[in-house]
Amino acid sequence: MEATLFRSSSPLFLSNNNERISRKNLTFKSKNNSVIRASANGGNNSVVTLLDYGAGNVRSVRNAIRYLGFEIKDVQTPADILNADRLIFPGVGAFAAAMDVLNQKGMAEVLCSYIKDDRPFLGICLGLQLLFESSEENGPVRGLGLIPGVVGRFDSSTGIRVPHIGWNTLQVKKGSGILDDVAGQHVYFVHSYRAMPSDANEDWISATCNYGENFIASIRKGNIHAVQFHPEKSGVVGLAILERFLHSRSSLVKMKRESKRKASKLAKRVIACLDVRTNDTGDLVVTKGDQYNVREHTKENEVRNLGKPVELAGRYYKDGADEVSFLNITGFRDFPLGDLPMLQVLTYTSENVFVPLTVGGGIRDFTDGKGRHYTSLEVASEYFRSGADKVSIGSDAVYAAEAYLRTGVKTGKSSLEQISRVYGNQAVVVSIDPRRLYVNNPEDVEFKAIQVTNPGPNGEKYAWYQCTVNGGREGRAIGAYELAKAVEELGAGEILLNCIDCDGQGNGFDIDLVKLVSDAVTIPVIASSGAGAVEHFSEVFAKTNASAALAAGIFHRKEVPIQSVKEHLLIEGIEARM
Ligand code: 1PR
Repeated sequence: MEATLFRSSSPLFLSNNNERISRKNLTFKSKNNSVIRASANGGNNSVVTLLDYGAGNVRSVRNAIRYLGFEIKDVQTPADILNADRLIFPGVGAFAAAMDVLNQKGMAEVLCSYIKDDRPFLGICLGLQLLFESSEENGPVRGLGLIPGVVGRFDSSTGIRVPHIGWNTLQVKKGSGILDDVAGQHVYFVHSYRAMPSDANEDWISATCNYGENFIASIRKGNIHAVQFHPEKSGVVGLAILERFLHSRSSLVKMKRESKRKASKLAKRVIACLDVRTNDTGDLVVTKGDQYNVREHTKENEVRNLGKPVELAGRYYKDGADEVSFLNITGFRDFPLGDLPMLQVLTYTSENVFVPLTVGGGIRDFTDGKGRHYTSLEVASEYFRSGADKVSIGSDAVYAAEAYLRTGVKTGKSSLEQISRVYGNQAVVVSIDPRRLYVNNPEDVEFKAIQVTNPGPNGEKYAWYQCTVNGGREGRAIGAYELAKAVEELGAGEILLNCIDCDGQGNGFDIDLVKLVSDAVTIPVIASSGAGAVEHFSEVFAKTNASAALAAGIFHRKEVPIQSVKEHLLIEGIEARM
């Protein structure tokens, strides 16, 4: 794609009152009151060499490095690797594609000698996997061969959800260096493949993580470090890890521990969602509907305005949100790449928010007024370049699933398939907007109907969940159950499961629906719509297999702080990241 419509190169960000301020010497208070000072800490030692081979989005890593006050020098030629004082390799995309680029650019060999010479190195995610002998991802594919072992896929037949997405904990070995005080803290993982510990690679392992089995979460030998998780998306804990690597000896980031609690397993995620659209005066605002109606019940009938997107996202990060989602709710009719403010929102947010960001709305093929055609992959790429970690597809996923169920053929051309092929399944969320339709007899409909906890208005005992498109405006001939199964096959890595009936009502999640869908697929499911109290979160996690729960209204209106939700989950014995 030749056109990048918006790219921020300026070290500026929008403050809460939209005033532009310099980022130098900015003090940013995290949720647990630790203070990170982002200052150009100068000297000759403030440059980090980044190996970005152009196969995906490494904007988050760039943002985190810059946030910590360092400058980035990009590797252009193999010689730049050899000249590096410290090298960060944030591997992205698929294993085979990454190895191809490294080999074609003559970088594989140079990278091996840099590492063999024990020069400061930090690999992230695929940047860890590539150090091993080979990977089963679309393979076998040969890796750099520095560490004995084969990278294989998590086995979902054992009951775990794949990809492994979320905040998990490490079993840290002694002398792990940059991870020294990270044991008992949650860090953010998102991957389907992993390297396994063995006698042959034991001396490399600095931490393991348990997800159905113990896999290698980090390696360390001398100055060589690599982590399977994403420090750049792991909040204050992750920034501290990065900073320890960058400073080699001492850490400027002190993680203040207020709680003695030790995390032990994958946490259930609490996600803050911002429905964003342009209001009638042309400002991009966070809005919130009741059953998808976002207009006030006044004479003016204006779009409900609950705040500014960048400001609210920053607040939720500080409050402990495990992820932040932006849904461009009019994306179905407005072309998102024409919507520069939305891309700017992502850019500015990602400079200061170090947890995963998802963006949805309008991801589909599009031809603009001048006849220029954009593929859905180009739209998604622009979102990724602007700072998104995941994209969420609504209407277009419904059309793709319908076509797939009709023909039984995977064309490879749907937005879902194209984006997941390039960026990986874990980067593609499908947002489902179902509406509950009651029936007396499950045989009355061709879609999966279930017995519901609360009967319908005429005493109906059953319901099916009809998928909609265009922000709930049009019902389609496909159920949420059928859609979820189809999009999993087409490459979705996660499902965001809304419910139009419950949206904005504050009466709790639709447990019947969440159970139906989360039992139907092996990818993670995010329960959404209806949260009104902390008990609704524990209920959905206790009664269903949801991996995350999302809320909007109660957070925007400050009715329930995110921390209270987490504290409540812990009291109820449900793992949460604090
Ligand atoms: O179809 O690919 O362009 O994507 C459009 C996206 O915009 C979809 O993800 C769709 O869910 C969303 N959307 C479209 N119209 C609306 C609307 O509200 N009028 N918002 C809308 C959907 C639902 C939730 C909400 C939860 C939690 N919002 O995400 O945040 O229901 O709310 P609550 O905690 O207040 O109950 P495309």
